[in-house]
Amino acid sequence: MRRVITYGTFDLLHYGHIHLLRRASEIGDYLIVGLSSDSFNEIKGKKSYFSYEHRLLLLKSIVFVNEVIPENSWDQKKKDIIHHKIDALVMGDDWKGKFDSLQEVCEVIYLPRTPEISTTQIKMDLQREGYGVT
Ligand code: C2G
Repeated sequence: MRRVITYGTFDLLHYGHIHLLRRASEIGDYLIVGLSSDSFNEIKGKKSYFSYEHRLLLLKSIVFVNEVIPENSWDQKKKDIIHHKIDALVMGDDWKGKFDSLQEVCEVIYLPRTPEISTTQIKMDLQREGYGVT
């Protein structure tokens, strides 16, 4: 049972997130997502449109996501990896190199991002076309 973990905010869940999560799930047999809490989002300088509870509901509805845990700090990954017996940490390659230190406890894999989509882009597009979403 190869266990994989990934982390993120996953706000305004879109196909770029799904593509990442699906590829991460195909790397192992069990996928855990560390979902950024609302307070950690503030530390990351992100204000998510959906609350943690709603982002959690969406992620738990994804058939290839097996478990979701809260991500409350930058430095919980090593503890999570050990506690959850993780074999591989998977992140999009915008994070390339950032988590290499965790190679002491598991494999670290960076996958290509889906380039043309982002939560920020969605918000900008909606504002520009006057859909009234701020
Ligand atoms: N992602 C992607 N393609 C996109 C957008 C996002 O592959 N078009 C990936 C990101 O690379 C990341 C994951 O989807 O691996 C979640 O992205 P975000 O919700 O933006 O998460 P982020 O703010 O990068 O938080 O401790 C790690 C952080 O919590 C990661």
